[in-house]
Amino acid sequence: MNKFCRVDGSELIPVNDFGLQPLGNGFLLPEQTSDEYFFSMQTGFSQSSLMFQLLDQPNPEQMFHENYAFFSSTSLQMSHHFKKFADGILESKFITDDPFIVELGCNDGIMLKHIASKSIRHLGIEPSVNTALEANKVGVNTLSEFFSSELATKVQSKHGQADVIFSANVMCHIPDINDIASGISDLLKKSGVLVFEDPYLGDVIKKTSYDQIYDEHVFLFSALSVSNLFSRYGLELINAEPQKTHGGSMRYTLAHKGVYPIEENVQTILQAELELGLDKAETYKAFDENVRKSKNDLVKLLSDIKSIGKSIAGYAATSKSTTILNYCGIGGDLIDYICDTTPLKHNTLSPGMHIPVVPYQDFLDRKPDYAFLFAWNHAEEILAKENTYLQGGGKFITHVPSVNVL
Ligand code: DWN
Repeated sequence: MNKFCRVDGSELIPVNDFGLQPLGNGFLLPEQTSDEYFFSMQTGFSQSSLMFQLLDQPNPEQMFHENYAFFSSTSLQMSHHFKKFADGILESKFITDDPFIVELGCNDGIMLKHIASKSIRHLGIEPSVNTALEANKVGVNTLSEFFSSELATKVQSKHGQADVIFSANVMCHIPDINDIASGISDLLKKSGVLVFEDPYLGDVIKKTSYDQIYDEHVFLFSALSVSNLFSRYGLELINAEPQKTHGGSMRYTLAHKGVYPIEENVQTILQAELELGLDKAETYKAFDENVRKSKNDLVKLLSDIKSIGKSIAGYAATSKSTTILNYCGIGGDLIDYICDTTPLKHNTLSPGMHIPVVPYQDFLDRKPDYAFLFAWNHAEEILAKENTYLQGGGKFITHVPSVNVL
């Protein structure tokens, strides 16, 4: 277990207790169930660093390896999102004559391939070997390692400092965040920017989307906690832009202190966070109560549907589904199977509750009465493509922002 993730060494006020949880992406074969790994998943809030985070996390090597089950390019919407980002950053004032762009956790190259295709100097740092290989195949220079301040020094001596350091849905996964922030600060040119986006704590609190909490997500950031954390390493928050992705994310732009003006919306967002109470322990207590209610509502709805003989499938074997299933104790008695588009997950069992994961084609063939939308963050994309299912009387269930049949 990882004990290195206290930003300022302060004590954390306990918030949620999700009980024993397996790895979010620990899809497994029937013969592997007897020695499945579980850890006690709890969250806490630091009154001084304003960080909301896991109390403990499995070791990174247990989660990110040669069989990592998540490939970013499975979502069309996300592919468009990152193409737009790549185009935008290349046209921005942060780009110099011969820029060097680094991405921390480039996964299958969903963003960097657009930089690589323009022959711009770049480097993707991706610890999961299988996704790094996919990135390589689409022309991205990758280094399959965990980023650290030590690696930052090596990268700098080989390639020089970076104009842009980017990361999406990665920073919140890294436990030793102090070392990372220090490495980024060293690797970044004086005129450079760090741009990263992650699921946003404000959205999680407002929507009770507690399934954003799982082993990999050690932190759920706010502008308050990000600003606080990086200022320890000479970086200041110069922009914060809400994103629709992953059910509500925030894109943070940081630069060396005093180099760029601070955009107005930084103050607006910080103020909104104070109004939402992201700096107060009571907010997190209320969140925990909402989480418990969501659990009870969901179990009741699924049980009621099952009791009248209807079938329920899970739609998308997301990492988030692991938290819902294990926390709510939902197994094969309530959800018959989970369909997913990722070949690596097919014919496996879901982590902990061991519900069969089947190819997406099964969903089309079996036409379940109800489908629980584990990928609720991709609802727009999924509802559009499942028009035939809906027209045929199929119904989607969601738990965000409240338990509901859509
Ligand atoms: O931070 C993380 C986010 C960005 O991605 C990672 N820690 C892991 C992963 O989380 P997730 O698994 O909850 O991500 P998604 O994007 O909500 O779900 C991806 C899964 O959903 C894949 O297995 C593919 C599947 N899927 C599907 O079966 N049909 C996805 C879509 C859009 C679909 O139409």
